[in-house]
Amino acid sequence: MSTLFIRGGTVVNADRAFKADVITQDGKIVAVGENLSAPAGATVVDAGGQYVMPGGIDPHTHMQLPFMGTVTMDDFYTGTAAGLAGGNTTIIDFVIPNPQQPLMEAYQTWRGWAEKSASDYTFHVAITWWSEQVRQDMGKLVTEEGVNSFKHFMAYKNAIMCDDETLVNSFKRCLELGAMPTVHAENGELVYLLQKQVAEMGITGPEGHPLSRPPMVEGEAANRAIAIADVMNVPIYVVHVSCIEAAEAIARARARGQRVFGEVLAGHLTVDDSVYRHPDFAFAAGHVMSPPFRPKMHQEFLWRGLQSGQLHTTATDHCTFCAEQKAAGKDNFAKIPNGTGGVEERLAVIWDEGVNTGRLTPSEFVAITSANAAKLFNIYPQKGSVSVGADADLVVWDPAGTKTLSAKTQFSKGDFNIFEGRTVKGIPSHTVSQGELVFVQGDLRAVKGKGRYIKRPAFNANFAPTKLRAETLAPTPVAR
Ligand code: URQ
Ligand code: ZN
Ligand code: ZN
Repeated sequence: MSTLFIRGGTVVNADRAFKADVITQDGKIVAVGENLSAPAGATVVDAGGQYVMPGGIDPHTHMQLPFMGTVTMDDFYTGTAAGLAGGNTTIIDFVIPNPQQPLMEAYQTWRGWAEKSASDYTFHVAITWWSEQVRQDMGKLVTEEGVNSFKHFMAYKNAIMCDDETLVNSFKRCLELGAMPTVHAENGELVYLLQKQVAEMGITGPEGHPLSRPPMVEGEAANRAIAIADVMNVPIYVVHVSCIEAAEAIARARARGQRVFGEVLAGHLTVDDSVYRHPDFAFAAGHVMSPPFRPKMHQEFLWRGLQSGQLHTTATDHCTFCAEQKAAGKDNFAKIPNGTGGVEERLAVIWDEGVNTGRLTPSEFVAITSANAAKLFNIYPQKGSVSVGADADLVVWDPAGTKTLSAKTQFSKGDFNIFEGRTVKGIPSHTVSQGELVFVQGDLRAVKGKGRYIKRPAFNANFAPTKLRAETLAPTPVAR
């Protein structure tokens, strides 16, 4: 294992930024301080004029996902390698059982797929159906496999959609286990109806996609999931918050003291819904993902949610389909596989749009691209911090470096880039994963299979209340 001496940079953690050298050894950070001496045999990285930050944690990716009749272009190797090229050193992906499929069977399948990962990875497990066996398997996943978060798709009717009964049962189980429930908050019944109505209007192109998923479809589901979590007295994490309606639902609940957390995609912060009206089908379809990209006014609200601490993490929902796959929906937008990429571009896009514009400080950038996800999914400070004892997952960030993002130069296997043509200022010069230099000035040195599965302990010790709300509000029966 290597020894690295990262000299002369400014270390940026979520709490502060300070001048310091960093020494890593055998995959761990062993020293952080000023004027350190280079250990014998160390590889020296000159970080002068650059930032040394915790490697990005993308809490929402779908590598190698079988979805809508096809499989995403990036597998766990190409997707994590692309992430490393962008300074991302950990992904939280998803095990998504088919309805009626045993959770443990799906979990083992995804574990097998992920063996080829180039960076560390872990999984949220989706609850797509309910039974006593599902309930038991959730317990096994938490106590034996280090899963501490369970996903619920409130959209995708007749596929992986959860009804309220499943939500309630699963949220209750999450509380018992000290696990975080997360939701894809769109009302799948409304989407199903609106897709039919839009088609009946004769709209078959990608412009129909946002028409079938207006912001209130997301706002309703976010409100409903948050309300169920409130009654069940369990925290909740809302993925890919894309609009004011959902962000306000979160802010209202937080103002009432409820533990609600929100995730925002780099795409929803920077891409607007005009893309769906582009005359080129492949261009418009390439942007079909759910929730859809929104009118510009939603983006500023999302930025302010991140600035104010009402929204907490950024992600990509990296789920890449090529033009040929997207063409499945040539005559019916509802058949266009939903998903876009971004695992490679997230940090640079958020730095450029967030830090360079003054919306975020470098420390706030670290919070929303790494530290907050580590805290919310209970792997902090192993991940998300440049501190002694933490994993040596780092990105050396060149604030003066520029790059024009394009599908032509991306490492992702997708053939489309929602940030196509965007020139960003602020890019990774080096990425360190498990103490190894895996990306150096454009040279990607990702190693297939080097990534590790990261276990995440349950929260109940210090996060989720273990009493049901009824027990809290009315401790004893009334004697009559
Ligand atoms: O809904 C998700 O998060 C998955 C299926 C990726 N696709 C998407 O459109 N967001
Ligand atoms: Zn989703
Ligand atoms: Zn997703």
